[in-house]
Amino acid sequence: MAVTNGQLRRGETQPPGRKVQVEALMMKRTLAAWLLTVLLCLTQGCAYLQNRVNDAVEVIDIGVTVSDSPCLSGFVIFPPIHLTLVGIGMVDGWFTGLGGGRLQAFCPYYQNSIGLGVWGEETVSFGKSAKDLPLNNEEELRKQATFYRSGLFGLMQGPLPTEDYWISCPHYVHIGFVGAVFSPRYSEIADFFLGWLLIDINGDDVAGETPAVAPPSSGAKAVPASVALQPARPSAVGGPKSTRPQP
Ligand SMILES: [Ca+2]
Repeated sequence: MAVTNGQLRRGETQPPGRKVQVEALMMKRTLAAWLLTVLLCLTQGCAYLQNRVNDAVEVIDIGVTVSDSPCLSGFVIFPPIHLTLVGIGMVDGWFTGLGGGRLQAFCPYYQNSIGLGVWGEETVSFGKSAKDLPLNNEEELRKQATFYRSGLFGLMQGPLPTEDYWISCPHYVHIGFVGAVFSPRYSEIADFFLGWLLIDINGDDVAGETPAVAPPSSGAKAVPASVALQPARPSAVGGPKSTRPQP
């Protein structure tokens, strides 16, 4: 069975010896990847894997919405950087799925959006309903939910999308009592993959184990930085906004 320039012709099968070599190479690479992961875990502490899990659940908002009164939403922001958006939406109900960086089951949900092509704004909260949000105070609303303007003129007006949504493609649909959310968050997807290499482009990783800070004095014990910081990684939406860990 002929092999030309290392490539098989159509209908030909790989020689058994070469197949074994390829499988062995793949196993070596897989093993190397696992060893690298274990090494990073040992050197970075549990925070490394926890950050990877946290990054993973932020890559998309996806789930179903329900409301006890009729609502309507049909809204989309076009990727990659929110230059155009169309639609309108007003939903005050509940959400089940992956949203705001966490798994949610029937959590309060609020969405209020308008998109006029080159201008629009969006408010969305996974965790709070309309009655719990300061809808007339943009500054407070931005703290307690996701609120930003999009479209060419919306971006000029601000406020801008935060880093967890600045490259994303939100889709919302809700007709009557049921709907759906599908919002890939591309900046978070990049953050997830780069995170395995300890590159944190969204600045949302929590601190890991680090050497003790200042040398002990007067017999006092040094406090590990990871303990002193008490790092927390709040949800990107529907809860306190992200705070970057201090080095
Ligand atoms: Ca990250």
